[in-house]
Amino acid sequence: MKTLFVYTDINVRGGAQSFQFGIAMVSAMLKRAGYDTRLHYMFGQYDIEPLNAAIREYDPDIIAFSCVSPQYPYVKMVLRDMMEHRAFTILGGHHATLVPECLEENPRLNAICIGEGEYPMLEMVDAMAAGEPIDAIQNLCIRQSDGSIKRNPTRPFSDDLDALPFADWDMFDAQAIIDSDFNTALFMFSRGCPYKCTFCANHALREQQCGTYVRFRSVDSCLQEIRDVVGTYKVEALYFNDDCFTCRRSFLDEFCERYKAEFDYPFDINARPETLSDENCVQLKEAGCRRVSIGVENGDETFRAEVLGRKHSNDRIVQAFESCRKAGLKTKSFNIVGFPHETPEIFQETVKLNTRINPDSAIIGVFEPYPGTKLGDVCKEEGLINPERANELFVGRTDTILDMPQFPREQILKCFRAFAYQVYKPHSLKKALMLRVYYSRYGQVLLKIVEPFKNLLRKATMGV
Ligand code: B12
Ligand code: SF4
Repeated sequence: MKTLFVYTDINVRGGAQSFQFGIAMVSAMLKRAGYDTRLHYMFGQYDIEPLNAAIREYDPDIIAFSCVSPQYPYVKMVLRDMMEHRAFTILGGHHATLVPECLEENPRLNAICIGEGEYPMLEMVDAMAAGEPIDAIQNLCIRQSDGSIKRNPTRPFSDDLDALPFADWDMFDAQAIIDSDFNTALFMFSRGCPYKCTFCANHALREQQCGTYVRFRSVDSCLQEIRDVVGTYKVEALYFNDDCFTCRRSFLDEFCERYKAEFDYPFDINARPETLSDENCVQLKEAGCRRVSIGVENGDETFRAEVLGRKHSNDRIVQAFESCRKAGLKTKSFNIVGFPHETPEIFQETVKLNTRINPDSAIIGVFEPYPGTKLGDVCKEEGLINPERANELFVGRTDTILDMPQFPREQILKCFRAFAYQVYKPHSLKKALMLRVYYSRYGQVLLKIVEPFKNLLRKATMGV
């Protein structure tokens, strides 16, 4: 059985190629069982012809798509435009999991997978190879021969992540991806997040299956994957992209201790403010950690708690950044503008808090209402989504699809473009001006022009 995976990564700002763990995990599972898989990576501009050529050449039994909601419009286009073929088609990933109705709206799709896909996909391919029926496989919603859709129940979350194979790095041009991401290799050592922020997919994903949602791999397994990757590719740094790397104390203690005994590669992580202390920041620094990315999201305590579901004080956030700074760790803050019910005044609190923190880099994105999330639902129920802009392809985190009288689009965009300048002006005019250009209307074009100097620019604006 041959599976052709399709990863759409179209019109994503910044232009770097990326790895996709969902596909890489499902593919690894199939390869371990002896099945053949390939990847068709649709990167940059939408173009159906290379996919058609891949279908003609590989003649797959299964075409397997995976996408997040902002990429779903492209998957729809692919399903509409691709050539006639004999393959069974299936879509998995965040969008299929949170918006299963997508099966109904795409007649050329045969099935979708809800939630974690390694075992459902393997069972499906095994059944197909044996000529057995696939219509009772848990997690799958399947279009029946009479056109009706059968939705099967989901199984519990995989409770033993170590039982899964390592991600299939080989199917990607992993070296090109590492090179284009500042020579950094991306890893995921855990699944799930203990928090339930209303704008993020996590609270919705945890509802889709039963069992334990937050799971970590053993440190043995993490270190072995690092060994494999750094032994195969030219790598200068590592990014452990787990939602919250510092959430589990026992994992952190053992990982830091054993990592520093074996590796010298600097690494970056993501962390929640309330999981950072003077003590674990020193521990991270000693292990080789270079930078910690922390979600600030919004600077107004009441708004952050009530609308975003993030119940910690500004002082606690400041303290987390201070702990990093004292330990010698670089910091990055993640922020969002244009939430439902936000006002320009509330947003100014985000600017103020970031100015107070003075992180090495302050990143901002425009709020995107992901369907199936609490805030996505609020936008839908309150009629805040502009239907025309919602149909534009991949607005991304640089524009809003909301129409809110108290915070009009033009004002959201103004706040977005001026944010980094406002944050850094009191600290460094040079840095503030460079970031003003980066976030301007011309930022994307300029990024392409300065591509050869991107390492120098990153150092100047972000400190690493
Ligand atoms: C790592 C990561 C990235 C990486 C890697 C990209 C990628 N697509 O994996 C980078 C940094 C490149 C990235 C980019 C983006 N990301 Co991102 N990312 C994540 C993150 C932190 C982890 C995802 C992950 O790897 N999980 C581990 C893997 C193993 O799990 P998984 O992806 O869910 O896959 C499992 C199942 O979904 C299923 N499955 C997946 N695909 C398939 C296919 C088939 C056929 C089957 C059967 C099953 C199946 O089986 C898999 C294994 O169990 C999540 C947050 C999160 N915790 O989910 C956000 C997240 C996925 N990202 C998100 C977004 C929006 C983006 C961007 C659009 C951001 C932007 N505006 O530029 C881009 C899109 C890039 C793209 N073309 O897909 C959103 C998606 C929201 C949504 N509801 O759709 C998330 C959920 C964060 C959030 N804010 O909530 N991202
Ligand atoms: S802490 Fe981060 S990853 Fe976890 S639910 Fe909140 S936004 Fe999502």
